[in-house]
Amino acid sequence: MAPYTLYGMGPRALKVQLVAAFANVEIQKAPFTMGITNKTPWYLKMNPNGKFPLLVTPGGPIFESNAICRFIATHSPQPTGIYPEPSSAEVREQVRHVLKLELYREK
Ligand SMILES: N[C@@H](CCC(=O)N[C@@H](CS)C(=O)NCC(=O)O)C(=O)O
Repeated sequence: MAPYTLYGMGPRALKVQLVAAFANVEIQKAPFTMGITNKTPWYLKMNPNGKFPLLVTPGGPIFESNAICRFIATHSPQPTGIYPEPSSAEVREQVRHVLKLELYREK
């Protein structure tokens, strides 16, 4: 059984699934009903803003899709190239910019 469980649907959850597939990290997709699952007390304990996606890991829950993607990429069994290394301050700024403005845009 995969150690990571993903809650959510839509473009941000899809982005997480794409990164996981690319990074060869197995994630399990949990049953999810928008507006119901993400408003249960159990879910709100893990993500108080009630938004999705949410990744549950053995170390605890992670929310914010870009943070989840970074977590998955850094837990890949092989280098993915998704995030450059070694990481200088300039490269980190570049990655932040791409994540914020290019990888996913609010329409
Ligand atoms: N910055 C967050 C945004 C999360 C977000 O707004 N998710 C939407 C779905 S894509 C959501 O949870 N909507 C339901 C709600 O606000 O109750 C992320 O990237 O994960």
